[in-house]
Amino acid sequence: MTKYDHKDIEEKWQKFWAKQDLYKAVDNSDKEKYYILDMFPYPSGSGLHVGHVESYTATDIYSRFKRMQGYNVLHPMGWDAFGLPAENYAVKTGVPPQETTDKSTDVFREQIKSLGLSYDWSREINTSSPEYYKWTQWLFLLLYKNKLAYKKKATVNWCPGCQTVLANEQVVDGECERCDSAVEKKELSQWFFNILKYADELIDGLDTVDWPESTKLAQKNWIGKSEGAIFRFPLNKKFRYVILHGYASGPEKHFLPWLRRKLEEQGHSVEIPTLPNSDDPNIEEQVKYVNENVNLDEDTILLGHSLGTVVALKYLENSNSKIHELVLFGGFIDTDINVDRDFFETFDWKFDFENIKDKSRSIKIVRDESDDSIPPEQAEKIERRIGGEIIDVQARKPHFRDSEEPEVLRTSLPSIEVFTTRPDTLFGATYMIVSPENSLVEKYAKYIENIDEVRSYVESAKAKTDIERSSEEREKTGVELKGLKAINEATKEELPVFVADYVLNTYATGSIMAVPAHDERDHQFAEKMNLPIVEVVSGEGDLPRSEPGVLINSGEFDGFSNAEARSKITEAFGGEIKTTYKLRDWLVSRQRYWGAPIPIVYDPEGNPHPIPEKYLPWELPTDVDYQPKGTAPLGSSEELKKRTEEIFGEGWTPEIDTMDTFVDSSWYYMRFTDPQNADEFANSEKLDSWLPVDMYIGGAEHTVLHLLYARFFTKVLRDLGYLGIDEPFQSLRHQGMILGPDGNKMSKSKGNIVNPDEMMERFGADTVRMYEMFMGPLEQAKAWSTDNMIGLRRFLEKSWRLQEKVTEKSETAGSIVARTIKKVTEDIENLQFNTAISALMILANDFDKKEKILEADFEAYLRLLAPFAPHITEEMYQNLGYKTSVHSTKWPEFKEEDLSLDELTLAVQVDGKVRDSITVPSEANEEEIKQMARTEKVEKWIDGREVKKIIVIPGKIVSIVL
Ligand code: ANZ
Repeated sequence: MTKYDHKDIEEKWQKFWAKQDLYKAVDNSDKEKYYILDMFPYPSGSGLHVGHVESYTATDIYSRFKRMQGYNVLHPMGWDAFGLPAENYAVKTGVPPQETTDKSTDVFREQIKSLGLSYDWSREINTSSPEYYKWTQWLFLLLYKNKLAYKKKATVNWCPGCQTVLANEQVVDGECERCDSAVEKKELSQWFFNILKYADELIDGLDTVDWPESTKLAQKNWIGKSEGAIFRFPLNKKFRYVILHGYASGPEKHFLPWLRRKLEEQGHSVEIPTLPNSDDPNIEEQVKYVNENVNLDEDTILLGHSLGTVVALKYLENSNSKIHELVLFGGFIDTDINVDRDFFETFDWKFDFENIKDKSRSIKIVRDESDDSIPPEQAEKIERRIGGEIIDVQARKPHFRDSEEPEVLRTSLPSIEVFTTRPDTLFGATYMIVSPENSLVEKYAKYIENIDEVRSYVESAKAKTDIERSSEEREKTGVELKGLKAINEATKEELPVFVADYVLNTYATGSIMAVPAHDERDHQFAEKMNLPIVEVVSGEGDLPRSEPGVLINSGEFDGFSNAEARSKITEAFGGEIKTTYKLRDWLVSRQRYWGAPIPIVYDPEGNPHPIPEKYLPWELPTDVDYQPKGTAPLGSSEELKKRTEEIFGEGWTPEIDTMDTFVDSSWYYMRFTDPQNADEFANSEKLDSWLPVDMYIGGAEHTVLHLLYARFFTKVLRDLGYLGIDEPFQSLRHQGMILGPDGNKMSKSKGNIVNPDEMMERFGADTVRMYEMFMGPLEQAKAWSTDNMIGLRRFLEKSWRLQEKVTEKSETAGSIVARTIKKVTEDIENLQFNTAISALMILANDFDKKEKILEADFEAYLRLLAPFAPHITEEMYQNLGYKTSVHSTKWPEFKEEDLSLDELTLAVQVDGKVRDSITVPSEANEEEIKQMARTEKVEKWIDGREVKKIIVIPGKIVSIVL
């Protein structure tokens, strides 16, 4: 008998399998489908690591097993090839990311092939190839056309040293990881996907999938749904309102009389001039009329409705005075609206926007979602020219035509808006906090006596991360906005207003009512600042206290349970029931080179237009300067600029942001069903026949967002008629981390990285595969041990030697074969590969003790072992005289009656307490029993602690000592 030479064998069979197309997934097969997916890798320069080997071996075993069971298995591999490392490398060395990426994917592919993984390589995809990103861009446009992609201003991390935007991960302790400059925040106009629209469904859908509970919980926490209410606390400042009505309206029409009454009730003064010829207006004439008859000053809030917004803007352009606020309802600035009016001709539609912009301290552009006259783009056009905040609301009647329009009142009253999950505690709100970044601070700067002190606090808060700021342990800081008070309408008290950094601008309204008696952080702050603490829910124990109880100190609501009081108080004080989410809309713009270009161009006025499909893929230019120079790298491409002007016309400019790489990976599992399709992102029949993914395996870390985004894409495409499923990944499992031999996370700095190539060279791919599966339960963290790997190598060598004993004339080994088939089948089905291997070891030992092994028994053994060690089993199978692959054989079966009872049940103790029991074949030796004793239950009790020794008392007990 020749010696077991892994080098020979492995290369030989890898070639053979490739030639035979053994792992090709067949479209339109009669067999039942099974889609097994890995989280495809970013092809990094350092090559495959042992963690990849772990999860890819797991899916490989499962795929081979399912194929042998008769399924039509789809098991593809590809490259998540866009991303930052290749770009950073380009900045450092000038080597184009394309080159670096091609090289790395070649290395990855070779390494994966040498592991003997059974991918269908005809389906390989690369997200950085134009054939792929054409469809990423197409999907972007699909979302855009369906109002699920939009542009708005957002804050980014800006490094003044590198002159570039940084990803959150590149900011370390408020400094740039590369040059240590203090990172600043900068406002940029960016693209978003409206994932919030799906927030509830993304929570509910989790009930329908087979995923680890901890992963489901992480998704829920990320979405962070909170139910509560919005309250408005009026400010003590009184303003002068000037209201300009619309076409065919007047001070006695529409919502205007009602609005006047409401504002006056709050102590404001109101002027509503009757604009001339409202039924057949001349815009120039109306502007002239206001110019001559109305005055503006710094305490004015100027409201315009519909045509009144045009008049208001023009009026402001001509005025000499600055105003407090401009609020536009159903506003527009050109004739591109849904109605045709004679007044279009009475005005030249030219504004001096630069001049208007500076005239108001604050600008609100209020847009009605159901507006039938004014298209939503008008709000964006206005915002692009004069800035301000677009506020989307639901009018009572389209275009704010009702006699009462609560949203008009709400958006024009000077107030602090808060979100609370505890409306029942309203009477206990003794002070207010606005976040340092809140626009309210600058808007009311004129009225804040200590504005310099406030501004310097705001500046200092910018350097801190949201996580730091939210920490319960951190000492609370803040500064009062002196001169500004907010009124608690429940208690009629005037409350002081503070800025404090524990309130985040990015959550809910960015302001809170502080209830120090019942909220921990508010309590800390109140103690420090000596603010009143009023208990409003009775109970036992020290304050602050959040337990349910009965209301006290709450006027007519005293005596109610706090659950009842919630809705009663919300209703009584104009609260609005509201659900908020921690989840934000998905910011997909990256000011980066190595990503899919966003397929948008801008006309000379700066309005965005989708790039027509026939120009896709909208290719990533290559003539760029990777060195950051204050704008996104695509801004430096002459070719892109020329291309845009040639196609769209002079003065047109390209979008220069690229897409977040999470967009690429949100649909790659769809592309695998039809990877070469040049006409569609994937054919709908193929999508229907292959999706959902039946088994998805990948790391637990860093996948919260990927899973969320992929689920979002699936739901969007379903709603738009492209998919027939609700969830993309039916079953999901995570592999545990493989730690270095020292028990620490592998890292360059610790010098504890194990290189899989080196291991494969020494021991062979089959041994490495088996070792990684034998280390312990798939989902647990495990430390590397090359010594233990030698044990697996010996096991394969033993299996090799067994060949000599094989004969057709022997007796069957009987029940042990049947029991091993049963055990290995069940274990693989549950991804319990370590225990499946133990069972195979027991069978091998049994064979080893025998004089002769019946060929049929040995064949069954080879088939069971084949998914784990595909090369050596193939060689041995051929040695039996077969010409076809062991991997195309049927999975072994057993007869129930063959399972005899020569099994033993042993109790398993952890530190003296019985925690589980195991059933082992009577032939099992001590080592095997020890391995089998580490069941999932037992591991839970061990809880990651060091196992000092394991004692086996034959026939009775296994005792694990920690
Ligand atoms: C009054 C109150 C009383 C609150 C009480 C809590 C307990 P979750 O559950 O996380 O949604 N809050 C609201 N917006 C905030 C912001 N931008 N930054 C920091 N804190 C904010 O938390 C909602 C609660 O967190 C809200 O309810 C608010 O404090 C605070 F006994 O209002 B609560």
